[in-house]
Amino acid sequence: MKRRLITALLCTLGLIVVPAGTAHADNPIVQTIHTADPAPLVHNGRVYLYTGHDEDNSTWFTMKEWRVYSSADMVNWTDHGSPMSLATFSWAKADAWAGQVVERNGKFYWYVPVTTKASGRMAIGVGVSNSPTGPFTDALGRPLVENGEIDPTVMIDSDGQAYLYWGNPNLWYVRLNTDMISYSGGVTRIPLTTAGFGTRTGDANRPTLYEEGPWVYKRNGLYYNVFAAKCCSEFIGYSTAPGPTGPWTYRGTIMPTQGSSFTNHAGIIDFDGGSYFFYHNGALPGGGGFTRSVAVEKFTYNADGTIPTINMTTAGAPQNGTLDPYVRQEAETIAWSSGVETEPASGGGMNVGFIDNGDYIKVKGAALGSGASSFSARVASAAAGGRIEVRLGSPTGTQAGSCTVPATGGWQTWSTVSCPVSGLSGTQDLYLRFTGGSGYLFNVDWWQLTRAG
Ligand code: FUB
Repeated sequence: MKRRLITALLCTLGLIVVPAGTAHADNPIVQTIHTADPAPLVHNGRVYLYTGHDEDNSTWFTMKEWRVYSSADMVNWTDHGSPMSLATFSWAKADAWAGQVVERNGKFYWYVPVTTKASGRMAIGVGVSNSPTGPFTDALGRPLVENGEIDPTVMIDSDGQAYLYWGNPNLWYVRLNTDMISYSGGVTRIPLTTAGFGTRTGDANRPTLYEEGPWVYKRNGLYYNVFAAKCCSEFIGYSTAPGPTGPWTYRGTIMPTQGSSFTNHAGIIDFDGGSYFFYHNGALPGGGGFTRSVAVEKFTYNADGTIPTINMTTAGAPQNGTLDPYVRQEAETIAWSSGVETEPASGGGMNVGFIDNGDYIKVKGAALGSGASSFSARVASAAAGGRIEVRLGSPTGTQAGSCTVPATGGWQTWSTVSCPVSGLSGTQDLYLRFTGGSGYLFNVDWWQLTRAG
């Protein structure tokens, strides 16, 4: 999605004004595409964020693949591309909707709802990988369960028993075996009582607030079921229980209806001493109910384990630590970007591409220390190249250096360029602003600073 073009169009129409040099907030997390249905996972000191991908200009939940991002500091997110799609499941026809990844014994299991070719109904499939970033393969070659309902979530209890929950309009669970791809006992319907899931008015068919998108987890001995409530528009509510199968008690609203999307979808984690609430909204230009974007807020549980009201913000979560600019940083590690997209790089991982004059990426909280002497970047250009301006604090902030990017003969023909920089010290937000002629200029795979002295 070329956001810059959309932004320019909206500016032309007088719908928004973006002053030059505006420092952007960090929600939504991803600006390069529309993402939905966040499912975070903490693994080895990083947060892996699994999302769906709303196609540009969608007028339905047109979703063909899932995406992965990761972060160690909750503000600079690395794009790992799409390690699983409808094509992963030969039996799937459409609807790469809301899933969740859990880790067990060094393997990562991605539970997702898709529509099957055979029945045309929604079923739950399982992708498996040895890495949190994939690639994922179909673990079964068929659905794990199929009853026409969606939105799987998996919780592994302290005793090792795993549970798969899912459903809209009902709420179901089944006990997974330790292989995570088979189950024992029957598929059980959780009673949707008003005591358990709140009271909905005006819909005789759905007397409780439970709509879809359950996110079940255990914390300090209490079981939580956080879900999208009421429709439409949805809000996020939650229930708690003394055990994994209930009885559930409705506890109220976490995130009220807000945010320009008639769905919402929650994922909650504890990471490095903080608690984080992920959700989606329609906050990007061109965003709405079918062009959503994931976002995150930090929160603190109340002393009794209840969850406070959490509102959507554009500031997002505070940075947890700093970014080290003196080690190789992937160009697709981004706190905020304007105009660029990402794509798979020939050497693995992703690169930033589709760069036009004036596009930029921001990394937040770079620990510059006592100073840098040079900036290096791995670049490629099938066109004429251009320049990378290293700027402080905003896309028009003080320029610390400017690197010439030559034509390299191909968009994946990589070359390393370096240039001197000055005035970089302390901890600051760094902007890489791309300039040149018209059309796409060049691609960037990674960048790095070298310390002065
Ligand atoms: O993204 C498609 C569907 O919209 C999800 O499965 C639901 O949870 C809702 O967010």
